[in-house]
Amino acid sequence: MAAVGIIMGSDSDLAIMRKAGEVLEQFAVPYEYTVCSAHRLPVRTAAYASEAEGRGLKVIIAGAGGAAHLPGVLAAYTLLPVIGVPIKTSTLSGVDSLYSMVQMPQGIPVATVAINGAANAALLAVEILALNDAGLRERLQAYRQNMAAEVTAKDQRLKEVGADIYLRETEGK
Ligand code: RP5
Repeated sequence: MAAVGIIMGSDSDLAIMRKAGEVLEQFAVPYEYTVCSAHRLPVRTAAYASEAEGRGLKVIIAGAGGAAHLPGVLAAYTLLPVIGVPIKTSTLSGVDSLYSMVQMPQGIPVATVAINGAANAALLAVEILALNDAGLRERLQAYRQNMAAEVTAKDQRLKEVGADIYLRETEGK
């Protein structure tokens, strides 16, 4: 049963939202994808959110671009935490999406991540789920430790070989 619902306003959002799925797979968190537009399919959007908790979802990650009202509408219909991913747009570079999500009026929050920040949305979902899952908490701890070890290794290598060789070594990575 999916614990996280990844929903997006259009299939054109999938290339970005896929990153959330990849992170959840890394943590062995079951999830599902849904395409459902708040303005093109308003009734279905409301039903998705109203039924989400009953279907076993614990967190919703919602990506949308432009006048990105999908996460806000979903949040209005459910008590589950909703994490919004503002999708970068060609006209306003995603600032429109970001403002639409982050400026939710008081009462119905949407936890908004960076423009195209689907991976961080998934990590936030993992943190929420880890509150009640010791195994997941351990995997999260290990993920953080690996990240720290990678930075330490890079710093050591930079000190060993100097900037010019380091840049040559990492070119294209
Ligand atoms: C939003 O409009 C979607 O979330 C998408 O980011 C944007 C463009 O949608 P399409 O015209 O590509 O379907 O509703």
